[in-house]
Amino acid sequence: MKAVRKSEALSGVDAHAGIESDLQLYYQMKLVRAFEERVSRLHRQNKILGGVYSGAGQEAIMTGVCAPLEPGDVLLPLHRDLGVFLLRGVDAGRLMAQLMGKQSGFSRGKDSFLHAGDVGRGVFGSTSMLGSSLPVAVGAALKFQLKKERHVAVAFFGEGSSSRGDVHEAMNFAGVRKLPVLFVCENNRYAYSTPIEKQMAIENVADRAQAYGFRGHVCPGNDLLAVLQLSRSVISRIRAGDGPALIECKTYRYHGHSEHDPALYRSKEELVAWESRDPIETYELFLQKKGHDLPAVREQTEQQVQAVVQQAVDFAEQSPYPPPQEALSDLYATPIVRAPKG
Ligand SMILES: Cc1ncc(C[n+]2csc(CCOP(=O)(O)OP(=O)(O)O)c2C)c(N)n1
Repeated sequence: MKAVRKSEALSGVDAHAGIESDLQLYYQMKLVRAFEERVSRLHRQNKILGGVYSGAGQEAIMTGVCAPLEPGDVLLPLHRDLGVFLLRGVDAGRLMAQLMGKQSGFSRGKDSFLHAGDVGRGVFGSTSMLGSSLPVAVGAALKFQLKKERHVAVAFFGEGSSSRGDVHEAMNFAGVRKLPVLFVCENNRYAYSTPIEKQMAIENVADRAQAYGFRGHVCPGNDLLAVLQLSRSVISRIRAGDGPALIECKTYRYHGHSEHDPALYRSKEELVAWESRDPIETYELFLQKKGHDLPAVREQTEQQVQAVVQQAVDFAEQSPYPPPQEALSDLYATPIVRAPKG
C-alpha cells in the first residue's frame, strides 16, 4: 500500500479526546454544518465527484450519538451522514479529497463519498443498497460479543431505509443474540420524495423494536441535549451487555434529497416551521441560558470551523487526481493462497 500524504488540514474533531463540554459540542455541530455548506457550494462549482446528500438540519443527531462513544466502537453512516466522519476525528482534508475524487482521499480517487469509510477511525463505508449496512453493523456487534469486547456498533439509517428487508433481518438477529448494537433512525419525514405517510402504516419506526425484543425510543432529533441524554444512557446499557436498542430521532433535512432535487413536493411553510427549530440555534439558546457570551462564542467558533473547512478545501484542491495507470489497482483484495496440506 502506498503511503497517503497527510492532509495539512486540522483533523476536524479529536473524537478520542472524550471531551463533551458545552462548547465542544457546539463546535462539533457548527463544523458539520460549515463543512456541509461548503460541499454544497463546491458541488455547484462542479468540483465534487458524484451526488451530494446534505445532512444540514440533522447535525444534533450525529453529534449527540457520537459524543458518548469510545475508541474501538464502530459506526456505519449512510449517504447523509458525512458529519459522522468529522465527529469521529477523520481528517477533514482527506474527507474533502474523497468528495473531490482526489488521490489523497480514502478510495484514492476511485469513488465518490457514498461508499467511503475510514476503518482506522471505526467508520465503515456503506453500499448503495439502502439498509445493507445494518447487517454489517450486526456482524461487527457479533464479533464484539464473541470476543467479549465492550464495544458498541452504531448503524444510522433513514425511515425510508427502514422499509427494507435487510433492516428487519438485522434487527431480528440482533434481538435474538442480544448484540451490542445501536440502531439510529434519522427520520427526516421524506425518503427522496416519498412522505412518511406513504412509507409506513404506523407513526414511529421505534415502535418496531418491541417486535424484535429490544427497546425503541423516540426523540426530538433537533434537540442536541435530548439526543445526548438518551444516547448516553442507551449506549451505556448496551455496553454493559443489555442487548440492542433503537433510537428514532424526528428531524428534517433542509435541502432536497440531493443537490439536484428542488424538493417541490414539500411546502415552504413546512420547511420554515422546521428551520425555526434549527438544532444549532436551539443549542445556542441553551448556551445563552447557561451564561455563555453567545455573540463572542458564535464568532470565535465560526472562525475556527471556517479555518478547518478552508484548510480541507486547500488540501483537496492541491491534491492530484489518480494517475490513469492506477485505474485497475486496489479493485480486488489480494487472494490468500494457502499451501496444500501434506
Ligand atoms: C434498496 C434501495 N432502494 C432505493 C434506493 C434509492 N434511494 C437512495 S436514497 C433514497 C431515499 C432514502 O430515504 P431515507 O432512508 O429515509 O434516508 P434519507 O435520504 O431521507 O436521509 C432512495 C430511495 C437505494 N439506494 N437503495
